[in-house]
Amino acid sequence: MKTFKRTTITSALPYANGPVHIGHLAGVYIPADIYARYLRLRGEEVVYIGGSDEHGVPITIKARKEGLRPQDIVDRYHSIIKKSFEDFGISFDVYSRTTSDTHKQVASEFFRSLYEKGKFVEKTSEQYYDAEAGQFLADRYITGTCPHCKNEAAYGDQCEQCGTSLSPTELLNPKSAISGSVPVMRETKHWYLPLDQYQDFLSDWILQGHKEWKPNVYGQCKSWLDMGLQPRAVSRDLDWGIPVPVAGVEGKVLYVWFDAPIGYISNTQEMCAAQPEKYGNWERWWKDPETRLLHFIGKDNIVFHCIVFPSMLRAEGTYILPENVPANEFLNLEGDKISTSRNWAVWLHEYLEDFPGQQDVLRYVLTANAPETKDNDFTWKDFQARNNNELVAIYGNFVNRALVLTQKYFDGCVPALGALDDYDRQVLADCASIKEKVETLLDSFHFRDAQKEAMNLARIGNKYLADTEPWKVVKNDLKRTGSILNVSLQLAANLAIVFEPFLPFSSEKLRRMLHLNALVWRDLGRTDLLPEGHRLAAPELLFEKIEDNRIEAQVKKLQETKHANESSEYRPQPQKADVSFEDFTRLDIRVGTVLDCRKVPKADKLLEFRIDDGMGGRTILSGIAAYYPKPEELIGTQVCFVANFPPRKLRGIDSEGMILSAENPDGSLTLIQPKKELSNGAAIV
Ligand code: B3M
Ligand code: ZN
Repeated sequence: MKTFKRTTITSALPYANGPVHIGHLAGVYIPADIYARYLRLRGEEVVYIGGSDEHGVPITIKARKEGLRPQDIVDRYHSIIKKSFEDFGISFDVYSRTTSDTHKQVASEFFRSLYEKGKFVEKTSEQYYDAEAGQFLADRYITGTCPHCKNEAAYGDQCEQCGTSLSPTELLNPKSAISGSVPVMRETKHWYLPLDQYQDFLSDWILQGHKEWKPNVYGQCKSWLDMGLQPRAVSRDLDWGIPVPVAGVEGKVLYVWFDAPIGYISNTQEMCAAQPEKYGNWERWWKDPETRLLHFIGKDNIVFHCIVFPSMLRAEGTYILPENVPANEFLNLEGDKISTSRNWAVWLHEYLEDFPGQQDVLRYVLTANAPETKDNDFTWKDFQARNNNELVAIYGNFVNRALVLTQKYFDGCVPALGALDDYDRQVLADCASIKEKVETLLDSFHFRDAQKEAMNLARIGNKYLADTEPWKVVKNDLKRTGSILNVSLQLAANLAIVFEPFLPFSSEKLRRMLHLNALVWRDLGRTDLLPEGHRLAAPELLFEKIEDNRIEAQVKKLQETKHANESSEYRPQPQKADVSFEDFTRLDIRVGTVLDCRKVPKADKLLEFRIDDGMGGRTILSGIAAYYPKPEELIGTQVCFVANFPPRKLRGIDSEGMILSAENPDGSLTLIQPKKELSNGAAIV
């Protein structure tokens, strides 16, 4: 195995067009943060680089919708995102943005350098142009009819009704989303990175050289390489982005996926410039072969980090390449894909409003459920269970008992360790072996299992106290009680270390309770961390139980989102063929009051209505029983019915008309009822 002197960790730069949610945290930022904290605790040289991705078409679309400038949008979300990361303890050494002056300069220089070395291919192609607005149209800015499902609101890159990905020329009746005019084809010139020329190098480097990459990452790279790589345009006709730095070129910017990964480099430069004594020269982090570069990302970014960016770095020639790209799969929420546009997400800033101070609970649950090898699901029930049954009942309970008993029997001072029995020795041995276990798992990016090992140590401690029962032993053997508590407290100190990369806030709290200064990873496994006589602070609870009502409130919030989405996504049935005015007047629709309403025996769908129709009354059966489980509640309300519908017999009852109801998006039915009380028999005209 190659050894390195230092590590540069990056995590995907989130688009500054919305806040961050639990999916981002679970897939990218928590694993990267765990790893960065772990390396720092080991005393290694490491930097963790982050920032916001502030270019690209979606940001311009959002700005247009809100009547703002793209810069206003990214200013807003950059600060929200940055704050969420700080609140959750994501320990970036720098968190900057791709609209910074440094980045504009670094990205332009990068492009210039490839341009001057002749690494791009220039190509002219035809693209849609909006003559009225005087600009070329990004795929998302063209709408039209989907050739597959005939949805009239399909986008130039995708039809959201049938899910097919499209190219703008496939759309029928294309229209510009900017001016509404019909776009025309016009020639435009762009710069392409000829990925086909890097095919052999990439196959060698990844497929031969990095067989240790996670199977999901390796597999995706292999399938891209097997398909054969094509040149990719690195510029766009757009007015939001970094202008293409070539003399005479106007109205063209660098493609967002060209400039964004360079953001890692620019942000490193900013960091080094701000604190040169701490970080040294930026090039150490990007150009020294003894530096290990790691990209933490989600699965949708694999091709850009394993194929495109490495080709850019290689073309430039002076940079190192990533040593590993531990990409994760996706986290779902309560069984559905997380979606910003449908607001199907747990937003980090909202979580903290509802669960203030409970960052570590979310960190714990998201790691325990991390989508490391497959997509995973976050549910509020599981969140509650993991908090109450693991954090509170195991880790918190163990630490609390050890501290409270020491307070009670030894005045808060660490008691002496007397003669050890086999059980004590076993527990201390478990403690000593944790370091290697967790290291092996962390070094291979198995964060879930690593955290599980840490929790297992707490479990061992909790069981040890339950088995040895020091609260009983104390009645006749204070010395033995002291030994049990000494062993327990050493274990608690180890928990503070081993949990620090995962649950930094709780580790700090625990350290304060144990009156321990900053701990280092090297101390993990030591069973003499707390000397005899060492005074402890007053015990506090490490975690708090989460009651049902708080979970129910979260579930309710999601249900409301779901309902709102269903009604806004509802597409009414296609309109029926025209009818004449005569046809309409032939229908006799009237209002009546429900005198009686009951279920028809042995017919689960039918309700029998007795209606005061102003004409002596009538009986009508209606198939809506499933939606009105308490039919008696309809008595006294008014309904609408077709009066001149020929009577027919249903279940032996004569039904004289048809009661009107409307169909909801989920297929359920709701009666049409007048808002204002009307005369019985009033005709609807
Ligand atoms: N902003 C995509 C994303 O947030 C993109 C990542 C850039 S990393 C250089 O998923
Ligand atoms: Zn379609």
